[in-house]
Amino acid sequence: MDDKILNIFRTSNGEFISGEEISEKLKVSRAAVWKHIEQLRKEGYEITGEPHVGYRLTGTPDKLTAEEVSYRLGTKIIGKQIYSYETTGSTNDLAQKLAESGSPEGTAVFSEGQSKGRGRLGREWSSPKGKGIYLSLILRPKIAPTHAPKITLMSAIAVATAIRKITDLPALIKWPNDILVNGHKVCGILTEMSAEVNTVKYVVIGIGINVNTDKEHLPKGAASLKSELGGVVSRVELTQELLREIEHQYHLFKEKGFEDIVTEWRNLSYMLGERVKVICQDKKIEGYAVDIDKDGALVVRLDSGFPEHVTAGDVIMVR
Ligand code: BT5
Repeated sequence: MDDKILNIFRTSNGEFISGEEISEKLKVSRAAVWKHIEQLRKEGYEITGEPHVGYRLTGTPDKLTAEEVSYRLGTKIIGKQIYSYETTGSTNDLAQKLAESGSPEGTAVFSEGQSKGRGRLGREWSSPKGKGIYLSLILRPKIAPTHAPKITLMSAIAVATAIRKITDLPALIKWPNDILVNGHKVCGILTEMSAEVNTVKYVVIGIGINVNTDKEHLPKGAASLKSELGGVVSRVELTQELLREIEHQYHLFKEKGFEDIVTEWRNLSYMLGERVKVICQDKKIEGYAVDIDKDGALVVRLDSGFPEHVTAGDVIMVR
């Protein structure tokens, strides 16, 4: 019912609309209309009431609810189904459960805060409430499990592009899963999957972005879009742009393969040409990050000249 009232307000383009008209349109009592308006106000909607004139929507909350994110989103697959929570352990866990029970490709899970937000290898992801974007997205690409890292790179391009479009900040990608602004980490991506021997059953892309987070609530060295911009950023607008970008990149990936994505990735890379140390599972290497290959692995030219292809690991810049 609340979403129906919201719809009436939104289609009245900021004009006043009387309680009577709303009650007639929705076939409910005036008292019920009033109750729902109170409920919407509690959720953060600003609704101005004028005696004998009616009500008008004057402000919407910057919260990642299904209503706000899907309003004028315009995507075909990504975010067609949205779940949103005030708080949860990890949105990746919720998305995995949904994927197991058959939720379609494009299903998105948001939470205002996470108590067990995680990064790779069981690391922690700081997820203060109401300030960031904590999103997990279900995809069902028809690819072999070994190609799953490509999904992380594709998502990183989408995040960097969306940040650039909404804030003009110079967002860059640090292989494999970080987005940096002015050298500080503002976003991390955690791709998890369920697979059979030769095919992926589903992939969950977990994206955490520090949007309006104050630096004191983040690990040392991390930043938020607000801290770099010096002003608040609309989480709803950024989320919508991000979902549109992921849809665009995913479409390219399915239609044209990985080639275009590699080109785009190179343009947004933080570290090509730089000297790096890479810590992989069983070893440390040092050299120049010269490229990513057709599978999304980082190519590091060792001092011997040998090009080492790294498929997973952590990169430290040597400056
Ligand atoms: C990542 O791991 O960067 C992936 C983070 C993915 C988080 C999203 S939020 C939605 C979804 N649900 C989840 O539970 N997770 C995903 P990694 O590359 O391993 O980096 C983790 C490291 O980044 C930590 O060890 C900290 O040093 C640092 N870190 C933790 N919280 C941070 C934050 N909010 N901003 C920047 N850096 C952070």
